[in-house]
Amino acid sequence: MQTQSLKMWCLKGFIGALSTLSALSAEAHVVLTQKSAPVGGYFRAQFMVGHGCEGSATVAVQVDLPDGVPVARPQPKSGWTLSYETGPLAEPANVHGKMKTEGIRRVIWRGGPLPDEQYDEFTLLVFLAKPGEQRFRVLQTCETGQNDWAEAYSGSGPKPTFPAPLLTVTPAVEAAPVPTDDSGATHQHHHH
Ligand SMILES: [Cu+2]
Repeated sequence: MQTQSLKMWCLKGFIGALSTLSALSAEAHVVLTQKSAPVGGYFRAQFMVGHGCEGSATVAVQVDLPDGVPVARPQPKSGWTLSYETGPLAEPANVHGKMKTEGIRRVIWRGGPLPDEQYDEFTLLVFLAKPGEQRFRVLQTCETGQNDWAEAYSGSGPKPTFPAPLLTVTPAVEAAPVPTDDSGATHQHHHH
């Protein structure tokens, strides 16, 4: 009963966003503004909070880092207090040649309030260690109620009410062939 009313409300919000921003493919919900990025580098993960909780203003946004994301550097935000929790990684990760075994696993911005009819963005610089789908659970807390954006959704089948923001991490592009000529620029640089 409650799930159904939330679903209806989200659908209305989504249709409203479509009619006012028809030129942009904007979504309500909490979503990543860029949904894919290559493995083995840093990525600016920006979470857009499109609405509150059934009309209530947002007062906290918590992002949990998935296993394939061993490094997160949260961006401070004026009007919001930043806090984070560190912990062990599920498995050691190679970050530009250094093995990391722990890191920031959860980031929380508290503040606002961000009124239901407004939107805002919350940003983390993250390192992408693994190709594949990475889901960021986002817990949105409002003056009244919470939205737990934690449900798995890969883009097909019935859409859950609270899908977790999904990032598709693409495989590494194959490196250009290394010149075999001894007088190659990289070799010269090494010797002089
Ligand atoms: Cu929504």
